[in-house]
Amino acid sequence: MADNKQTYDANKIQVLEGLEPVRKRPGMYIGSTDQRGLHHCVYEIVDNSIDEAMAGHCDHIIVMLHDDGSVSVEDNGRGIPVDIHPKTKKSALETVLTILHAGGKFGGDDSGYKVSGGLHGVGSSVVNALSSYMRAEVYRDGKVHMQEYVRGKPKADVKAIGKTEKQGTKIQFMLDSQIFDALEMSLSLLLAHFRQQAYLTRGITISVMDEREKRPEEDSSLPRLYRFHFDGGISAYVRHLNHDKQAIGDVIWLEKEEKEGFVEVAMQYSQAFQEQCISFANNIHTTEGGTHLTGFKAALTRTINAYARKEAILKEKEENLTADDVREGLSAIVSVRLKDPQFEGQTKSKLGNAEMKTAVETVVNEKLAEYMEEHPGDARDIVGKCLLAARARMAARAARDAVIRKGALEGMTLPGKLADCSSKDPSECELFIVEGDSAGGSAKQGRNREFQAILPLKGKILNVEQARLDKMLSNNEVKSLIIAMGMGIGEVKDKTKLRYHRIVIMTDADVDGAHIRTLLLTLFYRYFPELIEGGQLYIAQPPLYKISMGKDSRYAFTDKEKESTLKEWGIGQADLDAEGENEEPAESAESDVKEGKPAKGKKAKDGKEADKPKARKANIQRYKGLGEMNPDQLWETTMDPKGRIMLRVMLEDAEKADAIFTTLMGPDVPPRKKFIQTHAKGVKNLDI
Ligand code: 0RA
Repeated sequence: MADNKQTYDANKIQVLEGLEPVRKRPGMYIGSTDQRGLHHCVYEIVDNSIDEAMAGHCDHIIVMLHDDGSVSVEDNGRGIPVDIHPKTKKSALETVLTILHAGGKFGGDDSGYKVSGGLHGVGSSVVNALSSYMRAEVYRDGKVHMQEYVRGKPKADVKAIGKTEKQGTKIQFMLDSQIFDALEMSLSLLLAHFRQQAYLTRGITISVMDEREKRPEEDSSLPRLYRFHFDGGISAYVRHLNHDKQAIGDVIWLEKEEKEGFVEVAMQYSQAFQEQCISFANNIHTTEGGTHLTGFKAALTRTINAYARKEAILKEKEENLTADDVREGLSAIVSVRLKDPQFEGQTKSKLGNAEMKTAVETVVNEKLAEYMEEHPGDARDIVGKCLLAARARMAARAARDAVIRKGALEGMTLPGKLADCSSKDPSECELFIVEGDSAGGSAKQGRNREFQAILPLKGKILNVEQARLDKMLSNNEVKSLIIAMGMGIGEVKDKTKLRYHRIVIMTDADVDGAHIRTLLLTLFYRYFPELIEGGQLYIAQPPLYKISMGKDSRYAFTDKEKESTLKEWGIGQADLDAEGENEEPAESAESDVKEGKPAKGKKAKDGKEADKPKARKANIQRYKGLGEMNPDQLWETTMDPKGRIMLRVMLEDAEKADAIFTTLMGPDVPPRKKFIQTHAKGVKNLDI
């Protein structure tokens, strides 16, 4: 790089910064080069079109996943300008796409709060740098202007390549396999994001088309065309969150421009128990919350207590409702826009601007009080719901005190069925939570006892029917788990006492297994979210099949893998009618197999059928449960850090499990009544 030792002019330095540093240290710009970073790049490009929409110049964005692995994003905005930029002496288009941090500078409109992008506030130039190929088309002044890039470098100047009636910008890019761990896009992740963005930008349409011929397993059952358009904006979002719940009152919607920024809130109560408050700053999902959310919660508690007092629903001698009471069963979206957002926290997804607490608090105090005055019926129902939560809280506290008094968690003796590991260094220790005793047996024998501990849980006992979550805590299986983990729970929780830095849920690949997994995920989500946030909770991935032929044997973790192995080995479907059930060998379809009938009932065990070399037989063993695997197999496929695949649980997964759990529990009042009744012993003044 030529360094001309220019005068120290911040503008020039910024403008002249090329893209080399981006390829050198991609993590600095997009957070990571894994799946998250990959998707982040797509969001980054779409964000620019959303900015154009928010400035009022565009209402449709089309995202396409192409068969060659590239992605294109087209909008019907004004089109990125193509005239020569005075400072760079290059077209504005080239400047925006090849110069670092040019986004804000050349952003065009100064009216609003620029959504300068996700996690790290980078722009399209960063994505260009990380793309093996990019092509920009601008439809402007009746012409199609085009420029192509290779790893961020223009192939040629911008040129007009044709005429058009259209207006807008289309950016197509192929992310670089030299940079990213894998290039496979997840349609479901993209859809979830664009749905969210469409809610946040009322009236915009985001179309998503998946033109990939071969789609990743997880996507292959999803349709290929989507259209997200919500005239209701974040109110529609709240309605969506509550669609399967029994709503209490209408969606309440508030918005106001304050000097610190713009505040918009939509909220609605339901008969559900869990709260779902999702917050955004400049359209970025602040998963760790922040000042805006704090302000919202403070105002909510204050306003509802004030109303309940004024209307004498809350008696003089009664305690105030707590912040938790007033959020039970609440779904809310808090969205703010501000000039200079500061993101903090572990994943840079916590809003830090102190002034936004005041802004949101002021707006919600004023507008929510107003709303409650104008809708006394809804207001009373809401306060009633909060009161019920308060009473349940008191009942639950009494129940928990009773449990603790009995010394359930106090003694802290490790549960008898825990097969602990010998290492006492938590940072290298793993706890496998295994479903059922037989699987537990295999796991105990197969593990590396140095650093792997096994805790078998009886599935039946975790039956959802009786498992109101609060009640689960007094369940012996769950108690064992909490004691084994060693960090306590609730007010006495202390993460530094965690005995294993990796917790692995290992359940069968069947309905019951999924059920138990949902329960455990919900338990962790509600009571140990710090473990999920810290990336310490995992789901083991045992294989579904063992396929053997002659001396070869192979494990398949998905149906797709099974099919491809069979294909590779030349085994046809017709020969596999016994598949799925059993240990019956299926005959190979190849014509060199003419040796009579296959020997029925012979098990494929670790290539031992090699002593019958003449007939090439294929055998598919379907593992219905972990208990069917012998200890060696379980170690080799699922537990050995060298060869295993484990899914790290993300907050979104656990959130989803929580939602499923809530659905299973049903939206009705009876479960709550039952809960209060069973826990209310010894609680005075309980009137339901
Ligand atoms: C700056 C100025 C103008 C448009 C844009 C940026 C623009 C950027 C992107 C990125 C994706 N889509 C976009 N659409 C527009 C317009 C200036 C003018 O025409 O006056």
